[in-house]
Amino acid sequence: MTEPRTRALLALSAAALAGLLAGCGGANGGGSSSGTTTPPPAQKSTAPAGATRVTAELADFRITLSQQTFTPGTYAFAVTNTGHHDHALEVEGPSGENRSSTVAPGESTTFTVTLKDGKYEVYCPVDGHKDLGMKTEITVAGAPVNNPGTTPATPSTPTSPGNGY
Ligand SMILES: [Cu+2]
Repeated sequence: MTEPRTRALLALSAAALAGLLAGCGGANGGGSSSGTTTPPPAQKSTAPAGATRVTAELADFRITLSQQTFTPGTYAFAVTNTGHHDHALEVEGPSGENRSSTVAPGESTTFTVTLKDGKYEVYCPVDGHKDLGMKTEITVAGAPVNNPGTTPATPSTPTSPGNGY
């Protein structure tokens, strides 16, 4: 009846030995993470394919957009805070309210907005920044684009093969 116990002991000492050997060999089992450090998926791929990229610079206290007039469609706003305060970008209009996350000074973020026909107010929703001048207006009009230059001409809207209306 002592057999299993002996065996366990043997196994234990074998393990200890192995551990010692491993220790001597310098091959430390724990830190073999020398491989590729795969970057975390921090980059939210919120921008659907075909979204037109727009840049928005948030300064103290001014908003500069790369364009003021739009055609209906989906846009990926690349928001960069070049100021010294936290800022954010809100796009408010016929599509409702779309707000980026708050961006710290020197940071940037991207958020995606689908714009419909109409006028939108674009402003910083942080504190009183809107009244300090961080607001502008954009106009969305016209037919959905096939921007001859910017987008790789999506043949048709992939999301609605039929008609969504
Ligand atoms: Cu602000």
